[in-house]
Amino acid sequence: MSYERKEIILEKMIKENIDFMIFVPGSNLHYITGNQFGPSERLLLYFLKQNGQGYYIVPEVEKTKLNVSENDQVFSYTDEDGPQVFAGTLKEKMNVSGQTSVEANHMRLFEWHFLNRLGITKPVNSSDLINDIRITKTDEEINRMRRATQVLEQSLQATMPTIQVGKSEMEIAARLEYEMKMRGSQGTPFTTIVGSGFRGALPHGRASEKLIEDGDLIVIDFGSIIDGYVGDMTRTIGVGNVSDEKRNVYDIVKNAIMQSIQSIEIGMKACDVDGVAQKVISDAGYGDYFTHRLGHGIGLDAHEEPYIASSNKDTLQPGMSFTIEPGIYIENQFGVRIEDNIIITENGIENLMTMNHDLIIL
Ligand SMILES: [Mn+2]
Repeated sequence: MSYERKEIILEKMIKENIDFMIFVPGSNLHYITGNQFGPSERLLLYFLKQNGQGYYIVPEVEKTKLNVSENDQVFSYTDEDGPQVFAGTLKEKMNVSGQTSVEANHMRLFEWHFLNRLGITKPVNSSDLINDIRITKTDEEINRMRRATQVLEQSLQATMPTIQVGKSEMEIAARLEYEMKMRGSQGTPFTTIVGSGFRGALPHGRASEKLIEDGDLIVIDFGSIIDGYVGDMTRTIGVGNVSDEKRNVYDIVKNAIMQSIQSIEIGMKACDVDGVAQKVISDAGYGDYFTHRLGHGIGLDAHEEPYIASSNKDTLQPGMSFTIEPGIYIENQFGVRIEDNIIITENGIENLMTMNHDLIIL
């Protein structure tokens, strides 16, 4: 898979006249080479030349887990020596002459300083070029996300019987993460959110020691990773005597997610999908309480292109994958958010979630 991706990147490099593309640890390196590294304090860089030749500079401790192709050369350094021992050799071997590009949205200053030592001083940003390729998912990528959403749904179902008055948000988050891991999730792509009662009004309120109380709505937003690919789900669940006001707000959010998903068509602008949810919520009188964009792309990253936002005029095309997640947040009182994962297909759309949007009251 990554071999084909490298070919696509090399073609783009020729077209855009880029001699070297330089990758830092993260999802782009994973996408192009299959190598999964997170940013650490030890320098790790991959240099891909337009002719297909690649150069890795890696810490000795990471060398064994590195997958290399026959066109790649590896320079590994010990903690004692540091990467600078290779600066001269790399500069000579790579012979950088033309335009270089870097992941300007991800690169850190010490990585940049190392590039300076190789004589690289005026690179362009390769983020758009790579995003344009990554935004269209292959069937294999979609399958991984499909499995990731299955893990989410099964884990929520397994956790639900344990949610009750007196349990803490932390306990619910711990149970969810345990259930996901037991089903093969590699980890959580973001900190699990369990926001009950007034804490549900914090859109990114990670689980706290707060105990679940009678009448609470609980916003549960959690993610799984299967073979590198992310699933991202939110459900709002009620406990005990849920007030009419909360039920009413829940129904508005439910209408917003259902109508915005139903509206999606190939070729539609992302901002127009956002607009459908905005209108449902505004017409119901809660426009000021829907404080974020409607959704974001998902893939190797939990947040990537395409953003389903009022500012994004790009059109939705087959192979794109993203969340739809309207919410209403009433400060110091409660919040509601519901989130599904959507794929645009040749025939329309596929909702990776099978759970419906009805309010569950435990
Ligand atoms: Mn999300």
